[in-house]
Amino acid sequence: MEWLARYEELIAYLLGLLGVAGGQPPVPAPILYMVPLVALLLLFLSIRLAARSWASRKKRAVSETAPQPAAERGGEAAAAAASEAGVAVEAAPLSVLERMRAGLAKTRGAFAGRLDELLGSGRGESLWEDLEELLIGADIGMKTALELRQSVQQRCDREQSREPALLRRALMEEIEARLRCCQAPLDFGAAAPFVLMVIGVNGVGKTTTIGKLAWQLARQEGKKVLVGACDTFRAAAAEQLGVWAQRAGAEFVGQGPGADPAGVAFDAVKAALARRSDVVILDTAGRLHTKVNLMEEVKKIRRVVGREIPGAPHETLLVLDATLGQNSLVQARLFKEAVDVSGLVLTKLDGTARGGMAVAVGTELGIPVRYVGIGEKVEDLRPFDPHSFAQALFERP
Ligand SMILES: Nc1nc2c(ncn2[C@@H]2O[C@H](COP(=O)(O)OP(=O)(O)OP(=O)(O)O)[C@@H](O)[C@H]2O)c(=O)[nH]1
Ligand SMILES: [Mg+2]
Repeated sequence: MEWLARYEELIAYLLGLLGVAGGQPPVPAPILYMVPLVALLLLFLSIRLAARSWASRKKRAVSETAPQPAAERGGEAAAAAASEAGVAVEAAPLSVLERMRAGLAKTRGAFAGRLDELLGSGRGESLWEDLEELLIGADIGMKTALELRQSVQQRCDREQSREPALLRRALMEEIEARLRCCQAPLDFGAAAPFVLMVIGVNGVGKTTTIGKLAWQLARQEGKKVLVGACDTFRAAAAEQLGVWAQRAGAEFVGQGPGADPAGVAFDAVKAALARRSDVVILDTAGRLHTKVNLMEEVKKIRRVVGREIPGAPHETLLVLDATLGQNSLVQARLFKEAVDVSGLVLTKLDGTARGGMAVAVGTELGIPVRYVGIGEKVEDLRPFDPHSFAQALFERP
């Protein structure tokens, strides 16, 4: 065959170039068959190599432009989630104590500064009266101020010393001991759904507290949260709660302005049961549009909720504005008389020098302080921790 003779001549020529044979046919048959096989093999290998290098180049390009996977992002993920929620988050998160210190800066300025002055002046007999006055000035409350003064005085007498360091330490320990009496964190696992009702006069920070709490429970603890807008007084109230719910990733139940608050509460607990929510938080009005007394309205909501879920509300949280000082104590007494308040939240501690009132509300009312609000950011609602609170009150900058 013509093409076979030509093929043999070509192979013979190539072999001749390589110096393997004389460059003329005949070429042994095995070599004739092996040459195309080797050529095919080389072609296959070079295609594979080219394909591999193209794939790795593409992968590099993708990894340079794509965002990091969530698992590798660590702390950034929380910041991203927060900024997505439209909530400001600081670049370097502060520790609990640092935030508490920053939140209580005004109180500490007024309290610790004056205490240093008092201890530095080396006063004689008037020392104890001055100390009591200072404590009253810090809104610790008359009764608690007197008790604190007596305990510290007894301790100093026992140790026969009035050293400023001893006095400071004794005072800090006595305050912490009193704060400890009213510490009891909420256990949201105690019921399912856990129904929490938030009450308080207008403007104290109920809705903001609910927003922060819903954010922490849903985003940080992965709980299924539902909020009910039982404040039907202002049209904007439900809207405000709706925005917080969206930020928090919580479900929202509400009706139009002027609707019956107890009706909204009924809808909220029904929805929570149907959707298997972990926590239901009910916002209430601080003021009413009807002639119904605020306390009566709160009682009605409690009754309705309790009919649907025995034992609910599992927590009735009274929100108090720390900037109102002793007035908050008066409010708290009125609420306590009318409804079964089971916990307190002290808000706006960051905006006042009256942080000492935490000591007064806790000890004088005998109701645990569950949370403190030390700013407007979501992370500024803190479970109440007597140690860091007392430390933040006394620590020098
Ligand atoms: N600085 C500071 N501001 C706070 C804190 N908590 C709440 N606020 C502010 O207090 C104002 C009132 O808060 P709301 O949550 O609307 O109060 P509310 O009790 O729901 O008020 P009504 O719905 O009118 O009864 C808002 O401007 C909040 O941002 C806090 O811990 N620190
Ligand atoms: Mg509100």
